[in-house]
Amino acid sequence: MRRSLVFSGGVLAGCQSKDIPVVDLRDGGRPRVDAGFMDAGVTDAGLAGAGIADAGVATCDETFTTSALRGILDFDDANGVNFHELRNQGWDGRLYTDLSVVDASQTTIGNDEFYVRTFYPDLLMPSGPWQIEVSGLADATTLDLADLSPLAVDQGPVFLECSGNGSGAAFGLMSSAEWRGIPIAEVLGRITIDPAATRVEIGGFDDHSVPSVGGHSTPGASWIFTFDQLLDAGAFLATEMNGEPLPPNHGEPVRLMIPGWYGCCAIKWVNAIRFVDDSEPATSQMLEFASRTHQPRGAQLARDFRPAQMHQAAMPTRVERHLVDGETVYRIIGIMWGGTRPTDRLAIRFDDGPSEPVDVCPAQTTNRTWTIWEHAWRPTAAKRYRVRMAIDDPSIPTNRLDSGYYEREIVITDV
Ligand SMILES: Nc1nc2c(c(=O)[nH]1)N[C@H]1C(S)=C(S)[C@@H](COP(=O)(O)O)O[C@H]1N2
Ligand SMILES: [Mo]
Repeated sequence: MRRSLVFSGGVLAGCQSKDIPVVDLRDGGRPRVDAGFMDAGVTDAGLAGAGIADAGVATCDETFTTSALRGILDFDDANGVNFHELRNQGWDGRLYTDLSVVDASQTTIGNDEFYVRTFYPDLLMPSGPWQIEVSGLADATTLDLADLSPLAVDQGPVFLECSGNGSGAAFGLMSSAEWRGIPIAEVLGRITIDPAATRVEIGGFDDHSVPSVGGHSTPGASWIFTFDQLLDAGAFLATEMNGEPLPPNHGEPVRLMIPGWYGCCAIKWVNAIRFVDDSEPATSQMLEFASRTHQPRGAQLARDFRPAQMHQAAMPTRVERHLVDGETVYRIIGIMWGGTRPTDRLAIRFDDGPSEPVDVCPAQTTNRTWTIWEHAWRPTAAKRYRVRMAIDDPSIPTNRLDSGYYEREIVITDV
């Protein structure tokens, strides 16, 4: 899979058109130019002029309109992470997304690079067309996916983050894709639901021959929602990802997607819908992910659970070293995601220094996928820095961000 990393000016609405050098680092992998960048004889001129058609990281910051890229730095947490390796087995199956290559024109990650949490179950061998069993407080029935599929519509880009995402692999358990799927309202509309039902459990195949190492992940994949939670979020049963049928590791042939909710609710290989009432205990999946989705301590019943929505968050994903009129300036590029309404109150802080406003350009317009931001930084000392983001608006909940969860460290050697 080829990756391109290109920047050129003026591709973004709301930004001034700029005439800046075009740099192409497409190499089929992770662009790493860091220290050996110049030594390897790779010059800016040598990178340019490859006939680039696709747009890239556009700059809204005057600083970088005519600057020369001198290197790309790794965050400490990205050291040694192989972003192209499918590792472990079964529930422990992982693929981490390399967010450092995401460019500003990119609202999605390709299917081969979209993060994976749990591989296609080796015990899942469908013997015929896919079906979804309906049970509980409803007329028992079986839904054929073939009957539902014609109801699928484009859902646009939707972002997904594993609630267990962390610094162990450069926060690579988050991605975004274009989805197509069947609105959950259409699915529920085909079922005769008992008036006593207040909630619905959506479950998927979850049996693997190889147990999770250390019992880290428990069997059973289902989550219980109120009807309003699913409808308000615009939940859908996804059948396509980036214009292709769902890949096996992403839930082939059908998975749940709930825009704005953590990945643990996005059940893959959906095969069961069960209607329950308010006395229903939380599922094993809900209990497993209770703390990671910030649930109240001791939550035991489904009704004790809050919506597992991602609060507004932000993180730097890439640091470039530029030369601007002989001066070294670092260009920090990052993403912001989660939340329920757009904001432009992003701020960045280095170590315990003052909080500096970040110009989000173009402005955030949707919470369904990430927004790219950038910031020009002129560190004064060569040393290790902690980089932390904040949202300077007390009316926007940012619990996870404010806990320091997405703080990253970078070593600066040139100032
Ligand atoms: N059946 C099933 N669905 C599942 C899981 C699972 O283990 N089994 N993992 C969940 C978790 S924790 C996440 S983060 C997302 C990951 O989706 P992806 O692998 O397509 O990125 O799938 C969810 N759906
Ligand atoms: Mo997850």
